[in-house]
Amino acid sequence: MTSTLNDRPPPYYASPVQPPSYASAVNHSTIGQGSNYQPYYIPPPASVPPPSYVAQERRPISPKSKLCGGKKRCFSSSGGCLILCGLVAVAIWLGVRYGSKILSDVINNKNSTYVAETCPAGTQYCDGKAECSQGGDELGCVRFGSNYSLQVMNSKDMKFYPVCSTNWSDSFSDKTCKQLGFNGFYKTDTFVSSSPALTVSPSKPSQNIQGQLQINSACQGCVSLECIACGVQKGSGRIIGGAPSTLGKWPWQVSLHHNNYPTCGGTIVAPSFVITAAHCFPSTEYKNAGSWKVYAGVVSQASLTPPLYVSKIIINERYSGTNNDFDIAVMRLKRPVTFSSTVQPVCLPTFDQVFATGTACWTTGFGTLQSGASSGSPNLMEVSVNIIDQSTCNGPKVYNGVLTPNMMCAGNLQGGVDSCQGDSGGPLVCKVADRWYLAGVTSWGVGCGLKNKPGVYTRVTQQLSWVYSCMEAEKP
Ligand code: 4AZ
Repeated sequence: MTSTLNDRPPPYYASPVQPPSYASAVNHSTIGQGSNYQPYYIPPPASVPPPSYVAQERRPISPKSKLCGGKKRCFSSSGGCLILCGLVAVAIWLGVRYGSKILSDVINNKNSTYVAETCPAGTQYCDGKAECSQGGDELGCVRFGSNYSLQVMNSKDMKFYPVCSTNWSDSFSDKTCKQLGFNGFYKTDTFVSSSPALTVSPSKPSQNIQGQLQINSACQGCVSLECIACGVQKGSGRIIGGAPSTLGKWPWQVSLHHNNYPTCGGTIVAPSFVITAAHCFPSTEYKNAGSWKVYAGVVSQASLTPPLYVSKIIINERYSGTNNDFDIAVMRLKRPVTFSSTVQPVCLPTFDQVFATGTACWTTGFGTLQSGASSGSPNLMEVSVNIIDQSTCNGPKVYNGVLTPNMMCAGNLQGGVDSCQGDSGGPLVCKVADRWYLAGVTSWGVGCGLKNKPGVYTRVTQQLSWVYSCMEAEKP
């Protein structure tokens, strides 16, 4: 966290590892900056390449890819890879010969090999029947629109439709929210709508909600559904602008410790799920769920609560370590966290939510107080950052075309307010109608708080289908 608005406490934790020094490896010529521009990443292992700022060709991805990354197998030994490559070849041949393959991104990416899921010929998405080898054809079938309108994909035309309130009951709300990885539902409502909708048919039992719906053009009212009471600050917020925070003010913030060292931030979105950045897991060692502890309800690294443990780390399979595209990951907790006045979930935005340019949002974290500092802040820091227009941020004076649609900028083009190394994975939250929404995940930037180099955040609205798919695939 960087701010020139307030004095910050001096670095507190002695880092067991050297801070990264990536500057020499980075070609800045494409952004026309001098040698004092130094991109930083957290964690600081040698194996994470800095962004090159040169547009890289991305590997092809199937447009229909809906599978959560965690469903993929990962092998790190070359022997395993050889065997696996053979299996993959056979699987691909079988897939091409006998079925459709929803994930065409069979890749050999350094140490990990991802195996594509195969689906029998004629597989229908979101028809209620999981037919693909890992069930990916039934993930990502539910989404929420403005005012929490529930929308489900219709398998016949692959379009999302609202859900008719006729025949709907709390038990369907419960089923839908549990399907998405929540504990149950929080609130159901109806709103007037005459658009075509799907209606539940009690005589159509199915394991999932999409299997129980059929199209109905004569619907009058539709369902709005909230799976969790979210985005409410329970503590007393008293400090404004680049300053230490107070307990309960950002109750969704967690501190992620790798091998007992504060390494990244994260955000609670459900009792069993934390969202963070993919680049927090740069090597096999970091991908081991057992090496992480999650601290919730904490504003000081000197007074930690009992840790939560991680059962699974799911990294977006489209994450690129080259340009940081798709920099998002989900951690599944071993046990659900208990909410309290200091621990609360943030709201996920709706798929169509827009965080307008100029909106004052907030980012929080235990990251460094200055670019290049050797250790993070002992206290949770907060700073207000404005949403920056995408084309300005991707323009010649700022990031000059390296931003993808999955990234968004927040901060100040004059510099001075920013997230920094160690804040990664933490939240960028914006308040809408008395609730806080997760707009971004702290991802990268050139230095911290520099003029024309604002913080870059993973755009959460672009990743909702992936996030819900992960939560559904790994639901408790
Ligand atoms: C990092 O390395 C990092 N100034 C996070 C945020 C920013 C830069 C670097 C934005 O974790």
